[in-house]
Amino acid sequence: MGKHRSSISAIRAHEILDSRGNPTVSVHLTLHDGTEAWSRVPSGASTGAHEAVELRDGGKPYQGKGVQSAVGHVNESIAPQLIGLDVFDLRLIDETMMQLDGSEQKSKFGANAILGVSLAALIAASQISRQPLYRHLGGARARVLPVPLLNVLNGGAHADNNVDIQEFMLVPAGAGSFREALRMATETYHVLKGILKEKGFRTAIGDEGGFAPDLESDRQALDLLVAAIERAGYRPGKDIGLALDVAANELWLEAEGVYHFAQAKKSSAEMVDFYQDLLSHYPIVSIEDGLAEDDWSGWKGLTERLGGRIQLVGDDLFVTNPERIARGIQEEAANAVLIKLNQIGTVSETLDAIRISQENGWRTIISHRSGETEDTTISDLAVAVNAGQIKTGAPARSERVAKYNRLLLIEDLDPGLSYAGWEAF
Ligand code: 2PG
Ligand code: MG
Repeated sequence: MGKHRSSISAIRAHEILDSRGNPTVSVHLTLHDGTEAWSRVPSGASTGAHEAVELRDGGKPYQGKGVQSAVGHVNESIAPQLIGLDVFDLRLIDETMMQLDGSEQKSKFGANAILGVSLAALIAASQISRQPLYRHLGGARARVLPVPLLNVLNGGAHADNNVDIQEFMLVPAGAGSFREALRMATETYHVLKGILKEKGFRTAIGDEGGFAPDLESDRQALDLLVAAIERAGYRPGKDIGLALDVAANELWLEAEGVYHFAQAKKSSAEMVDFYQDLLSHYPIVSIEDGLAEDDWSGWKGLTERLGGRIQLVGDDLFVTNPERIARGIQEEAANAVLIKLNQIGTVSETLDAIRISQENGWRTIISHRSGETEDTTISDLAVAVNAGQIKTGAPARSERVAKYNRLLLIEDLDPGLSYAGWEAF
């Protein structure tokens, strides 16, 4: 505790809006030398049951989605305990908040309250160290720009069509730089729009900037993507691969123990057959949440069959929780982890989740949420930890593009970094 330059002199939370027009937490933090930092917390829609709790007020304002209670917890319970702590000791800050909260899933204060403070402290530390956030966090080890996974076509709970899979992503890993990767994927996105128009489909975009046309099937979505890649002048699977987020939790029918597709019901084993069949027809390099969050035996079977060929990513399965990731590693239930700060609720635990994954040779993908803000911390995080991959929506909607723009800037300003490319897979 003290009053040196980098110690916290004030913390104040505010209720602001996210990209969907829902309230979210923002924390303004001031250091003794006058440095100010500002965080903004994202919010998911297809959330996992094991995620840390996002506290919402209920009641009439904002249809129950207000975050005044989380804001109040920061201002009244958290802030007084953190004044005087040094922002360079982020772990102490995070652990102090976790102890004060005292619950298993951060349900007392809300993970949105706790993460708001944790992120503001991280940003303040990078500002006072006069380094870009990625360099402050990663030091000399930060050397790789991530491959972007751009969600350009949507189905599942996010769209009103017969497409079961939630996200279809372009993976421009064959590019020579991040800038080139973003250009290739963006050109393909525009070509895709043209193809959809030609065929008479809607081109309205969803929460993450991807199109949500009324397609007949998952295969039709994949055919359209391959056509768009080719028409844009790129080689499917070489220049640009495809990635899926099935978000299979949304398809899982607990009562019947099956996955419910628009045109069929599938067991875990049939899901794996389905993926294997897709792999033989399309240049798919990554499947996220191919099975539900508690279907551990299914995940093991999936990894046994396909883990040698493609990346199998746990999102709702692991919820950025080091303990669940450790179990996954031990049971060989996947080979990659999606990383979302607000699933676990502190920066320190997020870094733990990344470390345990990487130490065991698993790949990591830093991810946005479907509800976002203009904040770009995840771009810096991806570079800091050499994640190799980032998923942050289509090249549309400013809250998505802001993350890509931040990476363009980092690449231009820091010639010491190189593009991850196919090595990240
Ligand atoms: C996902 C995310 C982001 P949400 O499922 O991976 O695309 O969606 O933030 O709604 O959980
Ligand atoms: Mg997901």
